[in-house]
This record gives sequence, structure tokens and C-alpha cells, in this order.
Amino acid sequence: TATTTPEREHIFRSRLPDIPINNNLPLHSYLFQNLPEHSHRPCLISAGKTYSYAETHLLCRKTAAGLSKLGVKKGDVVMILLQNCPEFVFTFFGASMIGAISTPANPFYTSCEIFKQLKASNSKLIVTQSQYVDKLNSNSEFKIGEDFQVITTDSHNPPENCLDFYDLIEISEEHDISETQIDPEDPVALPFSSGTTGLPKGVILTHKSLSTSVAQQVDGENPNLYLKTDDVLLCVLPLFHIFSLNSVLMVALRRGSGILIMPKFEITAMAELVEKHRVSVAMVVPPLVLALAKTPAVAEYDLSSIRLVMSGAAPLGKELEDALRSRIPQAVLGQGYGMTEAGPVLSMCPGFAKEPLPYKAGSCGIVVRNAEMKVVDPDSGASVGYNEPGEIWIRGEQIMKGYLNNPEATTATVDAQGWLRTGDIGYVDDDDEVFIVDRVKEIIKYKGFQVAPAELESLLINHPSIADAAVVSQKDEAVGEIPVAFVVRSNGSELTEEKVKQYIAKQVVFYKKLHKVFFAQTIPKSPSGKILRKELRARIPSSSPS
Ligand code: 4UV
Repeated sequence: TATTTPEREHIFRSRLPDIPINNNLPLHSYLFQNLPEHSHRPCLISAGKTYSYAETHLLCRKTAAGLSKLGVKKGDVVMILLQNCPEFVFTFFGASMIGAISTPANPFYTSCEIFKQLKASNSKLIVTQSQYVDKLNSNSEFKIGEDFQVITTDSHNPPENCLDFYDLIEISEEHDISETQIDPEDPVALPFSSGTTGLPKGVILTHKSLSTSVAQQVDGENPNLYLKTDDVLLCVLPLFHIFSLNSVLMVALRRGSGILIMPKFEITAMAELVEKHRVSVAMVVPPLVLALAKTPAVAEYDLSSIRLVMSGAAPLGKELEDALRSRIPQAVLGQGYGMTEAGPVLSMCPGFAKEPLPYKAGSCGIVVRNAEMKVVDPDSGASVGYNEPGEIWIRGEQIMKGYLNNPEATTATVDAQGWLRTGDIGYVDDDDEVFIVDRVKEIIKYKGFQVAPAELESLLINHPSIADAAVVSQKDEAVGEIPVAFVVRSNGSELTEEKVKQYIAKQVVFYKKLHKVFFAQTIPKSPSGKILRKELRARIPSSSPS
């Protein structure tokens, strides 16, 4: 931990001035605060159906009433297990309105992954689509209708023991919403993240943290991310991940922009929708930039409506950035840097501002306003100045309140002065631009999705023929990084690479699958028992196929 005296601290701030931030309202009230100004404008545009702001707000209130009829109360946790769809939005804000908390989960998760999050979050209700209900029926410990309730959004004939979303909200009147007093420090969202180490943990984001984060992006005279009511934002990144939830959905709601909801990514369908709905703002991840820039068929569509592209969640290579620039030359192309625990946005391209500032290729922009950033030398613990690399730390009202039921992990991540350590190595250049150069945390990012090595290691060690195991990342051109394992077989075991891969594949979502298994005699560890991951990464043959 840093022991430097305050006068020696180097603190970086936004080049944009601080602004007054109204973060004492419940999140939904803050986001819908300007509703009267744009109540008839399109809010959610989805599969041929458009909901105006007024309709969206009404459906959120009806969902609030429906949830409350079902017995959901302040502080209860609702799991949202949905692809992007309007009901995701209704459920999230319906829950918020009654003081409940949403824990978003990937609908492609295996049953085992879903139940881990269900248990850890102590959630008693899942909102999902009927196609995922089979996975919810396969747990011997938890029974639908007894241990938890399931609401399906897509059928008037819901599967056995499930309730229909629209039945529920149609019998509910908005005035049925129970009066709930919401404190700005109350949790509203509980996404899961493994942070700098260990297993996925519930990240407590409060009404205050999320409204602060949104304000840092889109509020003020000269917002860092300037959105207009006639903008249409592309919502193709999954809403269960904080990037899309905050920096697509919430920022758009605050500004009254339209949100084009796509349930899944398919490049030509996306290009067609961009053309049809004149999408003007696109939040993307590097693999999507690759698809946009390199898919020949994309050239057949008119993408001239796009004026802003923000890439985030993983590093964007310069070559890729240039390739996209030549395809959509009219757009401002820049990055946002976020981390679930950071609320999530740490820095954003100043070229997105109403009065844009210049920025460089490869930079993650400038630190968000009303926040402080420092770069800490991992060896000395001292904060360093311009152009010197170190671990990026962030402080401000937007960061998480802590990890759910895990004070140890919380204090290891947020210090007593309120600084959150990111596990990212970067520097701030002379123009206050943030550059990320490395990652010292365990996390592996496959297309921007989190893979926690500790999760795969615990599954591997459960195998009767495996004595020890470690999972590390390998660089991959198309998806960023892939998980690979080092495995120590138990005495005499003839376990094969294929068997290990299959064993993991059965238990995890696609992006956590092992791409390669190396057998080893031992796993190198520090005296305190920490896996020496760098050493293992160096052992991966660079020519190995991915
Ligand atoms: O916790 P997480 O999965 O969170 C994210 C959130 C990303 C963003 C990006 C822009 C936004 O506006 C926003 O709201 C959210 O990815 O993973 C956090 C880690 O991902 C890496 C870095 O290692 C983080 O600690 N990462 C995120 N953005 C970038 C990045 C980036 N632009 N460049 C390099 N690495």
C-alpha cells in the first residue's frame, strides 16, 4: 500500500472542468429526469417495435408494480438472464423503482454458472426467456416455484411453474407501486466481476455511483460524451455487461436519445440496421471493430449516419483503428476505458465532447471529470508523474461500494482513502491522455468478456486425475486473449488434452473454454503460494495454434 505523504501525490484530473452533479436522486429518477422534454421521442427501437420515452417509462412503472405484487421488496435481488430486449430495460428500472437490485447474467451461461451467481447474489427471482428455462430446471437443490420464481418474457404460455411477464404487468397498475424510500447509497445493480484476483464477485453499484458515472459522461455545458435527442445509439453489446448497461443504455436515457436494441451480434444484420435506422453512435468492442472494418459485405451498406464510435473493454490496436477509420471516415473514433468496479468509466476520448479536444490514436482518453486518477509504482507504492507507467488507481463517487459479502476482497481493492486499484498498467502523457500498456491482474479478456482463471482452476482441481492446475492468457489476433491451462496430472493418470478440454467445456460458457492444455510436472508458485503466471505465459510456444 502507498505510504507516500499527500504532498508527494501526483493526481491527474480531467481537462474538462468539474460540474455540479445531481447524484442524490434514485437512479431511475435521475435518468428519466428530463422525460417531459422528450416523452414522445423514440426510446427503445427493437425488432420492428418502437417504444417512446413515455411508453418506456410507463412499462418500467408497470413492471415495478408487477414485481412488487409478486412480493419483491426493497433490497431484494432480481436476476436478469436476458439477451438485449426491451424487457431487460423494464425489469432493470422496474426493480430500481421499488428499491430492488438487478444482477445481470449472461443467458448463455451454463446451468452451473447461473446457479453460482443466483446463490451468491441470494436472488429469488429470475427474469428470462423460455428457451433458457431448461437450464433452470436441472438443479437438484433449487426448484422453480419453490426456491425461486421464474418470469419469462416471450410467451403467453410460459413453461411449467413459470409466470408470464406481460400477464404480470398487465394486471398491475402503476399506482400499485409500493412507496419506497430510496437512499442514494442503496445498491441498484449487482454485476459480477473477478476484479484483480480470484473468483467472480458481486460488485455493489449504488444509485449514487451509477448516476455519478452517467453524469461524468453526459452532463454539463460541455459533456465529455455529447449525445443529442436525435441520436440513435447502437445497443448490440450485451446489456448484462456494465459497458452496455451504463455507456449505452443509461447515457442514452439521460439524454433522450434513441436506443436500437439488437439481441445478438451478426455483422450484416447489424450493418443493415445501422443503415435502416440511421444509427449515429456506436459503442463497440475490438472484435466488432474488426468485423466492421474487415467484412467485405459491410461495404454494401450505407454507414454514413455514424458520427461517433467508442471502443472499449479491451485494447484496440492501431492498425484496426486505422482500418475502421478508412471505412467510416466521417466518424470520430475513440476509446473509453472502464472496469465494472470503477462504476465503470475511468476515462473517455475527449474527441466525443461537445467542444471536442484533440486526442491521439491508441489513447483511452482523459480521466472522467469529478474524479481523481493516479498512477502507482508497483514497487515503491508511490504515485508517479507524467509519462511514467504504473498501476492505474481511481477515486470518485462513481466507484463501487464494495464486493457483496466479501470485505476482504473489498479492502484489497479499495483502500481507506477511497482509491480503487485497477490491476491495469498505464501512463498519462503530457496531454493528460491515458494509455494502457499491460495488465497485472489475473483476468483474461476474450472479446472483452471476463474469464477468471481462478474459476477454471477450481474446476480443474476438482477433476480426480488432476493434482494441480493454472490458467493463463495467450494473445490471440481475433479475440484478444484466450484461456490456456497448465495441468499437473495425478500419479499414473493418462488424462489427455482433449479430455481436459471437454471436461471444462461442459461446465462453462463458450468464451471460458480452454484452447490449449499443457501438461507440467509442477505449477510454479511464489513462497506465499501465488501462481507465477508470467513464468507460465513465457512457456507457451509462440507458434502454438489458437
Ligand atoms: O470489468 P470489465 O469487464 O469492464 C469493462 C468495461 C469497459 C467499459 C468501457 C467503456 C465504457 O464507457 C464503459 O462504460 C465500460 O470492460 O473489465 C475491466 C478491464 O477491461 C480492460 C482493463 O483491463 C479493465 O481493467 N479494459 C477496459 N477498457 C479497456 C481495457 C480499453 N479501452 N483498453 C484496454 N483495456
